[in-house]
Amino acid sequence: MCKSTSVDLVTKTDQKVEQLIISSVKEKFPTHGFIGEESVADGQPCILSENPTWIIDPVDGTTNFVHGYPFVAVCIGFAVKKTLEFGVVYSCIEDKMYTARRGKGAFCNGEPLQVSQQQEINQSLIATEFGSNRDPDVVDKIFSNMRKILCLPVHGMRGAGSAALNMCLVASGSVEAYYEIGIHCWDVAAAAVIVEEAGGVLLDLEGGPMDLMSRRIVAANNQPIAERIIKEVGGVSCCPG
Ligand code: LIP
Repeated sequence: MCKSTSVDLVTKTDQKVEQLIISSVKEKFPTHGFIGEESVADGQPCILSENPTWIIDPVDGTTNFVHGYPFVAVCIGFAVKKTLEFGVVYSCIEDKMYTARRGKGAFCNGEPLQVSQQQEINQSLIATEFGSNRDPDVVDKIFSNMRKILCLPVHGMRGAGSAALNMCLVASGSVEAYYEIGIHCWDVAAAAVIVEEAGGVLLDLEGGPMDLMSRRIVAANNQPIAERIIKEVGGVSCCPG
C-alpha cells in the first residue's frame, strides 16, 4: 500500500504495531498524547504540545521491510513539554535494542554507546537517504548534496534505509554523521535521545538546534562535523517529503 507517493509504503504490520503500542501505553497513561506515523496518515493531527507525548514509528524502514532488506526498527520516543526524555529503537532483524534516557546514557543491548571521536570530515563516513519523493528536481537536489559531501572528500557515504538506524549508527560510532531533508518527527524522535546521550549533537540543516517538527536533521559525532555538513547542504528551504 502507498501513502504520499507510489514509493512511500505502508503495510498492515505498520498499522497493527502502532495500534498495539498505542493501546497498551494508553491503558497505563490515559491522559498522555500520541503522534504515530500511521495515525497521522489516517488524519490524526501531528502537533507536539506541552503534554507528555509518545512519538511512534511502528516500522521505520518500511521499504526495507517490504523487500526483506534486513534493517527495520520499531521506534518509541517520549517528550514532556516538547523536550525528548527517552527513546527506544529496536532493530528487529539484528535483535539490537537501543535505549537512552536523558542524563542516563545510551545503550545497545545494555552495552554503553559512544560516538566516534573523529574530528576530520575527510576521514568520516556519512549516512543519508534518498527519501520518497521522486520529483526529478528534488532528486537532482539530493544527488547534488550527496556529490558535495562525497567530494569533500569523505571516506564514503551509506544509508541503512531507516533514519532511526542511521542515527543509532552515529551513536555507536560506526558513522560520523547522518543528514536528511524530508524526515518526520517519528523517524528521529527516539533516536535523537540516543545520539545525544552517546555524546553526539543534533542540529537543524539550516543551522541552530534540531527542531523535531522541521523535517530536516543533521545528527553528528561533534559540532564541527555537523557544521561542515550544514555548510555544504544547508540553507534548504524546500522539504522533499
Ligand atoms: C523512512 C525513513 C527513511 C527515509 C524515508 C522515510 P518509514 O521512514 O526511515 O530513512 O529516507 O523518507 O521517512 O516511512 O520507513 O517509517
